[in-house]
Amino acid sequence: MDTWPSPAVPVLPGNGGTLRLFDTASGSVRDTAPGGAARMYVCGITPYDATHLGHAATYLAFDLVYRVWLDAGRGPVHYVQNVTDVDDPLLERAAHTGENWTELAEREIQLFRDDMTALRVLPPHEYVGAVEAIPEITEAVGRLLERDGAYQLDDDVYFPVSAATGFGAESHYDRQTMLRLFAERGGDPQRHGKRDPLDSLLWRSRRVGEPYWETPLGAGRPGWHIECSVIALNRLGMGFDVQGGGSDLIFPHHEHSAAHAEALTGEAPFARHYVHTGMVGLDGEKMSKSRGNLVLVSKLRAARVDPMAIRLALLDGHYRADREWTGGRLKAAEARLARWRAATALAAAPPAESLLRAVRARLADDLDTPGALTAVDGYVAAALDGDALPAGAGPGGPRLLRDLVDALLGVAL
Ligand code: 5CA
Ligand code: ZN
Repeated sequence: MDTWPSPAVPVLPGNGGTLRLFDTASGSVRDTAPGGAARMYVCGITPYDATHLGHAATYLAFDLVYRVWLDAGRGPVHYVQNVTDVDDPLLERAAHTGENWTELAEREIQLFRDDMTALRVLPPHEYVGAVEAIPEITEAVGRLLERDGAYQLDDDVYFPVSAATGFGAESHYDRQTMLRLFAERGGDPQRHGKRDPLDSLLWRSRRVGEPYWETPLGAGRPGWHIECSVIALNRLGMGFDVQGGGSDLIFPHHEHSAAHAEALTGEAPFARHYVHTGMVGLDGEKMSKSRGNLVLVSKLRAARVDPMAIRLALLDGHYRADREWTGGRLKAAEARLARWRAATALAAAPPAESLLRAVRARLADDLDTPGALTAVDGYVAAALDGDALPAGAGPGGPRLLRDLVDALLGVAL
């Protein structure tokens, strides 16, 4: 499906260093994308409600991964994202409001594109809906059935976790935790006839009142995890650099996606890094569509909040930390944005090369955005303190400041 327009990315002098990121599977911070062009898959939205600040924070984190890779010479980055444009939560919402589910999905996908554009998030090269991927998904499920990597239950098809060597290697959760999270996050541990309660649905046969597609597997629709396995595998191949999403996707989604792909290919790993963002909350609860405690990017935009202030407010926390959204964060970001803009408007400011080195170093270190913002603050404070302009101050400082904040942080000043 259509993606959204790409903002231009200024090219900076020299190169940034290797990006190191925390990998959930190994539990450590490691180098990413050693050599060559980087490949990334980020789980996309389920389009039943508009982009909230939790989604925005997650996509901003991977936008920075992309930007730091470009700056480090790891381009062209091959970036793939899906849209879960048919799944239970979407159908349930449409049934609840009486809206046609495809119209609901299309409207919310367009709103997401508009929000991403306003936030200057770099678009994926391939933006793929579950519905358009049905032929590739059924082909993959068919192959799993042929080699005992899947079994039939009534007319549905399940993935047996027993077929996955190394199941648990991504999340490392114990079985009790897996069972709890599986039940909470779309799984069906209670279903009678499954070989293991943790087995996940690959193909759901036609149900009365639900959409379905006629396929070689029969009439039905795909399960959730196989959607991401197949969309990623068919475009990036095995062993791509980063599989990304929020921490609520660690299990079952990313564990099962990896297990499906590994069963399909007989190879491991699916991804070299599993990267997870913390949850953004409001009033002590994870911001979520089902809880309804949302702050929407589109609402803030409609209230004429500068999207660059939203971006700065979200980057002020570390991507891995669970954090609370407060109006105070936005106020602080608006003030910071005004100071940074004042510095870029100066006719002369100190040279910014050491600031560039500092921002590169902070971001390469597991995306330390709070550290990067503090470094820019320090430079801006010195630049605005015009009495103390050092030798070498000139128009190059404000120019490089603008370019580096744009290229590395995605903030247009
Ligand atoms: N379509 C699936 C992934 S294949 C899905 O999880 N969609 S979603 O719309 O529910 O979430 C989209 C992304 O936003 C996911 O990476 C999810 O982990 C992330 N996300 C959801 N809520 C929050 C939150 N409160 N804070 C941070 N990230 C969040
Ligand atoms: Zn996914």
